[in-house]
Amino acid sequence: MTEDCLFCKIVKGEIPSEFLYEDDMCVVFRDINPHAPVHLLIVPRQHIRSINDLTEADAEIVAKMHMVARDMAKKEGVDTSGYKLLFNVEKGGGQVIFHLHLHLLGGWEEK
Ligand code: DGP
Repeated sequence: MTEDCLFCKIVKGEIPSEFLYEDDMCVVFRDINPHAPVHLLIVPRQHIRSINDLTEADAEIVAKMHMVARDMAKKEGVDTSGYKLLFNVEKGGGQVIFHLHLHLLGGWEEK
C-alpha cells in the first residue's frame, strides 16, 4: 500500500467508487474518462506499480485479472462483438496511475 496512491484508496474504499465486481484479489470499476462505450479497469488490491514490477509471486494475481476481464466482458455484453485488454506501462507507455490496472475496452458498433 502506498499512502498517496489513488487506486489504493479506491480499492480500500477510502474514495467511494462503484465496484462492478470484487474478490479477494481484485476489484473492477468504470474508467472515469472512458475511451470506449465500455471501459472498465481491473485493479489488483495489492499495490504493484506497473507490469515492470511483477515478480513470480504475482503470477496468480495477473492470471486472475485476465479471467475477471473475460467474465466482465461477458457481463457487459461485449464478449462476442470483441474487446481490447491493455496495460499501459510507465510514462512512455501512457501510464498515469502507478498502480497496476488492466483496461477493458469495447462496445463499439460492429461494422
Ligand atoms: P493509465 O493511463 O493506464 O494509468 O490509466 C488510468 C486510468 O484511470 C485513466 O483512463 C483514467 C482513470 N482514472 C483516473 N482517476 C480515476 C478515478 O478517480 N476514478 C476512476 N473510476 N477512474 C480514474
